[in-house]
Amino acid sequence: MNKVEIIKNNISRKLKSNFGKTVKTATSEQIYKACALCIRDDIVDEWMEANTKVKTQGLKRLYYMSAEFLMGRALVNNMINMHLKEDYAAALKDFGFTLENIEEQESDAGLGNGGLGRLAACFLDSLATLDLPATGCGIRYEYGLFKQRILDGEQVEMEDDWIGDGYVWEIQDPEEQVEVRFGGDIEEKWEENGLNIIHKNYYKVFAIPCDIPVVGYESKMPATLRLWSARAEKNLDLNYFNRGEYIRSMQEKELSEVISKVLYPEDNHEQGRQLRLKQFYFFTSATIQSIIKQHKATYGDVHTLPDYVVIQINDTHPAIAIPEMMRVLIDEERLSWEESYEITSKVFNYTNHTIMSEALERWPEQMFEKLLPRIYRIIKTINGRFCDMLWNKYPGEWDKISRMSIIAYDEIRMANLCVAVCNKVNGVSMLHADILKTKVFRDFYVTFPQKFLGITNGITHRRWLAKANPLLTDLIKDYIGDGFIKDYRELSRLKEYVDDSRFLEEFAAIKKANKKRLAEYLYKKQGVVLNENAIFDVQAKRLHEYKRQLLKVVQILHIYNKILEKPDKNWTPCSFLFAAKASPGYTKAKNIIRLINAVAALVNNDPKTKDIIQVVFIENYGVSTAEILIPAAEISEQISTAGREASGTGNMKFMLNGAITLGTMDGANIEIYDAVGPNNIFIFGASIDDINCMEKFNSYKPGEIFEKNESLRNALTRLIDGTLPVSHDRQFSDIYQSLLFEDYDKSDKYYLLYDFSSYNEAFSNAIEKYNQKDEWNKIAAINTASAGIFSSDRSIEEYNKFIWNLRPLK
Ligand code: 26Q
Repeated sequence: MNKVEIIKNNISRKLKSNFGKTVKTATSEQIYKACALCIRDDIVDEWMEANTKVKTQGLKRLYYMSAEFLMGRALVNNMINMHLKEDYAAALKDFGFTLENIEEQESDAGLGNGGLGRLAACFLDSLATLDLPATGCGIRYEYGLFKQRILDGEQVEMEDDWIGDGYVWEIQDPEEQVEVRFGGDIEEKWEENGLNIIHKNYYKVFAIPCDIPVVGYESKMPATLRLWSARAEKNLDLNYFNRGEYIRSMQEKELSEVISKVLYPEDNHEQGRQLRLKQFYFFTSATIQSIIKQHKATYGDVHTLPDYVVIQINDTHPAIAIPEMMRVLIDEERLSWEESYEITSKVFNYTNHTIMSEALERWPEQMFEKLLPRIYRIIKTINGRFCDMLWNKYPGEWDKISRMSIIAYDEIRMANLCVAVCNKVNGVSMLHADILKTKVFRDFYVTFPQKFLGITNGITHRRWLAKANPLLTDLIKDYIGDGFIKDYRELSRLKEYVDDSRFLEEFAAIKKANKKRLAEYLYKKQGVVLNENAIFDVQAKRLHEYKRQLLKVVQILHIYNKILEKPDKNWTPCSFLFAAKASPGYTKAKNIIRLINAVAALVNNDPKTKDIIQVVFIENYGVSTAEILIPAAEISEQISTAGREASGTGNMKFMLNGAITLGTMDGANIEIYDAVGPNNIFIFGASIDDINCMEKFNSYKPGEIFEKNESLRNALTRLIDGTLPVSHDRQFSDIYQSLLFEDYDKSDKYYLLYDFSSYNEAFSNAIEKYNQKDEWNKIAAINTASAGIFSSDRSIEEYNKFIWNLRPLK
């Protein structure tokens, strides 16, 4: 039998054994599940074998701890990585289905907010592809990031029930459950064997591991994504039940299991909520306990832990894993404080993802102590010893020491805990690493310069090129072979062809086809008709003031005004596509979404502009929508205020797919600029030095710019003059006010007015270039050909060289 026939047989068998169906009677969803189960079978053998070999070869393993993993769909990605896509597509075709239709049956695993969660997912793909032993550790949220709809021009959130009646890729193992303890009191008792810590009156929650294999490309070492699910100690409290208090008898179960119920939708913003702290302790405690148990079972002695285990924590969310490891080593393994601290410091490393003060995690001491009394004491001791050390080093320098202290003003500062204890601390782009050293952690950098480094983020070019853009992938294969899928360095060989007119024509035809694919998708999903002849200018990312979706909107209003002035000029048609979720509690962000939709209603319906410009808000941006949207983009909007976007990773995905960046010198945009050269990117706006200077001298006066710039004034006036079609006469005066008249030195915090004119100029340059078709295509191709270094394979190689020292499986 050939491969396709074998696959068809396997699918039929799964349909029968799991659903009692045949190909004729099964639903598309059942066919999807049957395919997934077949592929899972193929993976599991290899996965088990690899995990055994990690032990027999005595290999070190990375534990990548993260509160978020934004995985998206797995089916086709796994097929590509296992070279099964063509065979499955053929098998499904014989059955009368298309792979596209079957693929759509899978829900996205959307267990993350944005960049940080997607980075974790890309890293697992690269770790597996490079055969490095790795486990991602997180929470199995029953509900992922909310689903977004736009109703009456506004964001409406809906629950994301991604698991439905079961997630086919996971394997749950209740036998491996771990007990996690909250609350209670701590008693210290000196006995003949030394100090004993007794934890009383706590309540326990069980953590059940659910393991998901992450298959790499042509790899023998699938990574494991271990997500913990909360389970109550008992389903029913019979004490209450027997007294007839039925509701109360079930309450405790509800309260325990709420821990892994839902992902918090705040991105780059922290709001000390107790349940969130519970989530963090829940998954970090379960992870640390199981790591230590595993290590002892394999190697017998906890002292050798740093030889076999390295932990990377994805921002501070998993930081309580640090004191948790101290707790297990001291209280349970009975090591001394010094030994425990040495092991812990060797094992942990910390990645910072944000410099915005509102995103730095802090917890009120009181709340923390009540929920985690033992962990609180350990942090107190870590801090006491740390401050003593600082005091010896910097006698009398109170200010410095209080800035560096882990506990101050009744708060626990998780970032300081991480920097004080961890072996390495890294930023996520060159600029960001520099800001960490010179600003956010300046005192720490002076004290421990050897801890700090920068590793620029990356994206897996398997998902973001091979999966998302099969047409472009095939074209590249035709010219340089398929080696680039495993080795990102080979992508640069494409540079040889950026002057080849046949190549450029094919390249351009593929962009056109991808625009068409997006247009069909949007028509089907939202009933929107895209102008496929217009330039596709895309801004897709979380909605945040610092990302400046508002700058784009103000520019569109400006263009609208200009078209009304000269309707007969030869305008280049432009479709402005936005995709963004706003945190449900972030009022201003939701208001900006309402504004985008109001501007869309205005320009799309005005007979003078509707054939020239179009504004479309794409609902429910997530991994799967990104896979369709990004390959269709021609201009990539990366317009954050300089110094605010730690790195950005969407910028890399667009570049890889041949979109040209229109952006500020911020985050990894700077490195994109270096990679493509000044003629292949459109840069505008204040530099970080300009901003630092304005901040230092408090010299930024948005009002003065407003006075001087008439077209800016005219664009902004549209927010309040009744032009915009809004329901209940809700204009946008809040937004208008916040740019101009708020507290004298708080208005326009993100320098929107400052950057407005240079943004317009850069945009006009881009449009002018677009009209020189050959030049544009060449620039686009140069962007794709230069994107290799933004593969997460490169990032992972750097992490491994400078931090982890893992050996690949043989
Ligand atoms: C923390 C505590 C309480 C509530 C929420 C949070 C929280 C949640 C998510 C804080 C931050 C985040 C997410 C941050 C994030 O995604 N940062 C992005 O990380 C990317 C990967 O490094 C970078 O490319 C982006 O520049 C950065 O914004």
